Amino acid sequence: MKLIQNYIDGRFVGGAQEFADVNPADGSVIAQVTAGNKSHVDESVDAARRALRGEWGGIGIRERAARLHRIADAIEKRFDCFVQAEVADTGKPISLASKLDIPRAAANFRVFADLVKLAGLESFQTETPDGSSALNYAIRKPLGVIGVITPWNLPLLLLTWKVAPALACGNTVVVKPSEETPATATLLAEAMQDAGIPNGVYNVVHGFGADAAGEFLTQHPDVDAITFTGESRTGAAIMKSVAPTVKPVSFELGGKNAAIVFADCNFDEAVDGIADAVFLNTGQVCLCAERVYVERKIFPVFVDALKRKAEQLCAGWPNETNTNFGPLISAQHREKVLAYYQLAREEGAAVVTGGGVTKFGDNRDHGFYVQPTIYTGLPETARCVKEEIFGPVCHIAPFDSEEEAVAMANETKHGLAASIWTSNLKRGHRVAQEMKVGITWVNCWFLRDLRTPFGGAGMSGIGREGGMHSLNFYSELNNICIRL
Ligand code: NAD
Ligand code: 6OD
Repeated sequence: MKLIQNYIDGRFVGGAQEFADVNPADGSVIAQVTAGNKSHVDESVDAARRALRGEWGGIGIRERAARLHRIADAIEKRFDCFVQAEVADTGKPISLASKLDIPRAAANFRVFADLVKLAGLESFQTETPDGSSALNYAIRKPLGVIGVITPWNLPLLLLTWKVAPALACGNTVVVKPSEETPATATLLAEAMQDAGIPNGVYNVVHGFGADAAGEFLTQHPDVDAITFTGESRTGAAIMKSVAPTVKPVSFELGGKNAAIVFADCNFDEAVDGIADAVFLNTGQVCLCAERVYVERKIFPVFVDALKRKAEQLCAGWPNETNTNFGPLISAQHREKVLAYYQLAREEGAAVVTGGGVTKFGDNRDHGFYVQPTIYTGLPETARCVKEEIFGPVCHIAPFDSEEEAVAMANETKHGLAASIWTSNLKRGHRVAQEMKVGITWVNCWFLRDLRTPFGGAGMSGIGREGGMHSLNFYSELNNICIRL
């Protein structure tokens, strides 16, 4: 059986405790994983601290950027290994891992390598009270050892989204990937070695969250910052855990995202876009739309068209090229999603399509598939309309006016993303500006430019990453004031 180990100070390190890595497509165990304990976390943080003072600390920005490009090269060289590892861990269709997850991982390194070379800093000429002047200028220094904690839905994409800018700024990292999807973080260690990243700069400790590797990392007094992507309530637990050591945090958390479809939209494009926004990655993207508001005039035809799209999705073995709908990540997550399917019925929903488990008559019945599901008819107060489900499911409700649509979309504690579908661009701008979220798409969804601010309002996060926002989070800015 394959063993996925921790990676500490340039070495693959096993341990006394292991846990199983399960393939969500058929429930089979594909590897054993070393469960990081407190000593592994301590050793990783020590190694990361030493690396800051070693070769890595002395490397200039140009050379750092060149090495980040080499990491991207090394990912591309092992493209098929990364794709296979991600597909086996997550059950996502191979087409998705090949088009989205792995190319984005390489792109994350390239974008931040280029950006850090060009990034300017503030300077101000200041008038002093006695009539002379001073010059203020800021310099960028590494923040130190960064703890990176990531989820299972886009494992390598989200891990590198944080590791790349952290390294670009000269930091070292200790990453704690999701226990559900450990493989690509360890594979990335091989790419780091290929790229000549010194020992101790990139460390991986596998394992669980509460009272385990994750929490040991957040509590560690020698970790300088925590960057986390995951559930809002885990974010709340981490906030408590970092409080005694006053660490800066960057949080990308859950969503309950709305899509608003106006009658004047390009109908076919809107249906295709919303089908992606609801069902991509089996609905396991934090940006997915679980609440769809459709102008009443086109409500019945839209519901019908989305139903057809849902029913055309091809659930299957992740490695088959025509599969575009995979399983959920785990038995436990499937229980949660199915509990919401049941709750929706109890809350009075009309089931447009789905609502159950997909059956294949082969080993996939031991996997964690559910049907793509659409509901209508729930009140806005229903739990299924309020709480993040994180599955292939949406509730569609009609609206009569722009004001009503905006009010319903904003009626949530979350505030991650929204999408608006209209051919009236004036309205597109107006409604987008009303959305209480970190990112709004108009006539598109999950179209990313990595230089733009990314993050959530309300329960969906703290801070912004992307472009200069990432560089600023992962840097200690030191302002120098010189009296002239
Ligand atoms: P999760 O919060 O359960 O786990 C995320 C990571 O945190 C895992 O590595 C886990 O081991 C670790 N963890 C759990 N408890 C911890 C603790 N007490 N201390 C330290 N670490 C701990 O999230 P998940 O189930 O892996 O991912 C799904 C969630 O992530 C959804 O809510 C989704 O919306 C959210 N998400 C948000 C974004 C975003 O960009 N906003 C992106 C992806 C996923
Ligand atoms: O595209 C990104 O940079 C990003 N952080 C996406 C998050 C997706 C959530 O599942």
